[in-house]
Amino acid sequence: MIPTITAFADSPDQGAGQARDMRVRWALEEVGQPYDVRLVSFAEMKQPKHLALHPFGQIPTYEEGDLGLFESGSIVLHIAQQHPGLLPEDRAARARAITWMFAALSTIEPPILDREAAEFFENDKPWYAERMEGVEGRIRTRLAALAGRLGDADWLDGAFSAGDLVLVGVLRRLKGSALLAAHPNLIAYVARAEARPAFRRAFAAQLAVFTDAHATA
Ligand code: GTB
Repeated sequence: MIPTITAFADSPDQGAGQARDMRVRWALEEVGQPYDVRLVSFAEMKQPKHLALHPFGQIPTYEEGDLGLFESGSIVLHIAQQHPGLLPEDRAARARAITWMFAALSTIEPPILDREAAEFFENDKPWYAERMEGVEGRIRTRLAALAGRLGDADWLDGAFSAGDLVLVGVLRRLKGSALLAAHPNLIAYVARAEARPAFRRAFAAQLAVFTDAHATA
């Protein structure tokens, strides 16, 4: 059965692969599962039809027959559990890969999201500089620990896994920042992941949404 995912009809990042459908597309490409995409506008995401699928009115969603999912991490985990390629067969290694998915989403991503929210919504506040100092300090702490753990390995724990996929999706949000540049091994890790054919196909597909929409506009 071909699953259907949702993505922004007009992504604010102009197809730079920052919207979270990118993680889902990438996972589907890694396991060789074809998929359909339903593009939604910001207004459509808040309509009852979409809210029935995603209680918070966001993308991405995933539909496969009777199953409807939201949350990119859960969707990637579902894909990884349905197909070989993204989770090790070994029970302990599989649990560790899933642990890295959770670490990416619940330990590393939150301060990165705080930084984006501060930049976007609080940059005119008198306490902005102080807030950013605190937020960036928390990101630095996480990245230093992560860089130390990765060392000169190619991937987090043996072969490339869903843990790497989700973590790279998170780290890409810091692309071009001094925070990430301070760790050459993390820069190389992200570049290695982005060089994977599956990543390239997923990136090209989401970029095409933007270029196609603006070519015909
Ligand atoms: N925890 C959820 C998940 O992982 O799936 C978060 C989902 C989420 O934040 N979705 C965003 C959304 O639908 C798109 S990805 N926003 C619309 C809304 O809330 O009304 C976040 C995002 C959006 C845009 C950029 N960008 O332009 O760079 C980057 C990331």
